[in-house]
Amino acid sequence: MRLFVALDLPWDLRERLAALGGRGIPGARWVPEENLHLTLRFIGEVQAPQAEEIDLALATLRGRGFTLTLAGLGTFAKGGRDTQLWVGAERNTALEHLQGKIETALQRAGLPPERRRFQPHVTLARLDNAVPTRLAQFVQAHNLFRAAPVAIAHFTLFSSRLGKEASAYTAEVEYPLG
Ligand code: 2AM
Repeated sequence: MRLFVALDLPWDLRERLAALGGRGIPGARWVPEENLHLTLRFIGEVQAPQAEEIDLALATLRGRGFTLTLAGLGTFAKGGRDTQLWVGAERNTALEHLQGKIETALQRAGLPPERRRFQPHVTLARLDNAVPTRLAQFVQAHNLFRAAPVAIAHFTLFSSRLGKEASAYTAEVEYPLG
């Protein structure tokens, strides 16, 4: 199964994020509201015994709840082309701390270390040949976006099935934060 660890977001926050999208950038594939999340660690394809190890490691992790504020827009690019539009998070040491604990737990469960720097974001759209001027206009127009702070009281192990239009995510296990 293909796994990742993420924060699922409260419904009203997802609605607010989804309301940003829809129009305005030709070539953008907006992430459906039910799929919006903040990835803490991508795991990828694992076999059932390792999935059990992962669950065990995450279940024994002791993390604290915190407040998360999503704010600001940005893009990721690959090969000189923008590939993703995202909303960021305000600097949050509790979030970074939790992410670090998850990384440690997953390495203990036998996964190789994640080499990429943690850049908290919620992907809003994947971009297939988005018109650069329209994308830039959109980012500029919404740059001051700031959502109401939300309380985070758990994190989630998701499985994902790749689909043609959008992936289908299933929350496999929720781990409470104290
Ligand atoms: P993204 O939103 O920046 O694309 C499920 O695919 C989640 O895992 C997505 O939120 C995705 O982040 C993240 N992810 C991180 N690395 C990935 C990879 N190599 N392949 C697919 N998804 C990845």
